[in-house]
Amino acid sequence: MDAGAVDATVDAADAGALTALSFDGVDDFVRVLRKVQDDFTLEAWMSTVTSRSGSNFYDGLGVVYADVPGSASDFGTSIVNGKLAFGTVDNTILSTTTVTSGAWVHMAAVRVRSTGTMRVVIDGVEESTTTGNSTATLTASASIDIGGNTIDGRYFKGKLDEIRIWNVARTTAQIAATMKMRLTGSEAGLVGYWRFDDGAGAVALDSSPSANQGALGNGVAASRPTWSPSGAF
Ligand SMILES: [Ca+2]
Ligand SMILES: [Ca+2]
Repeated sequence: MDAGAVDATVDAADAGALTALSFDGVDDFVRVLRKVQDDFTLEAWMSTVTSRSGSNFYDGLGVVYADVPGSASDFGTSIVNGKLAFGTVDNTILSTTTVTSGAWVHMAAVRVRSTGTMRVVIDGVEESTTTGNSTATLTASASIDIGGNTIDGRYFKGKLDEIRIWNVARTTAQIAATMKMRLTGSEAGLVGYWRFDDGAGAVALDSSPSANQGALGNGVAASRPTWSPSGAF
């Protein structure tokens, strides 16, 4: 393979995830409207070395987060004790893998309302699952915050990219099959898709049919994450 071919290979790989958003761990977040409440799948690529101690998802540094104060019909994902936490109402499950090595990690959290099922999938492998938890429709929060538990001031520090929200419970095989590729945006069940490829400005475009644009910092300049090269895939 000559030098040109090597360059082409590198360029093709780089083109996958383009830019990400870098969150300062102080007050940065992105706000979108919540479009899921029953069955759903949350996906994100993340790179972080920062965690917070605790045992519940609401103790952690928010990743894709739709919690409200007190016990309510809400949900969220966060970084707790170096693990990826997923919670619905006040139930929490954790990844087995430590996700705070600084390497890019893909996380998915899946919820099935009828059976109260929750699953955590890391890098395409199911690591934790439970059933019989809340079967509520999770409508307590009108919005989803990416990169922060803004209620308790617990913010993700590091990079996030390729946030995907589906209104269906994806299988682990489906998650693994698409996690390292760009989606078209028109996949069945995809109701939110923030590639973070905008590269500038205070808005993260939603590439799904929902047109649910993300507001960097929700109007507060100091709370805007910064555009940064991605290494997700
Ligand atoms: Ca990206
Ligand atoms: Ca800030």
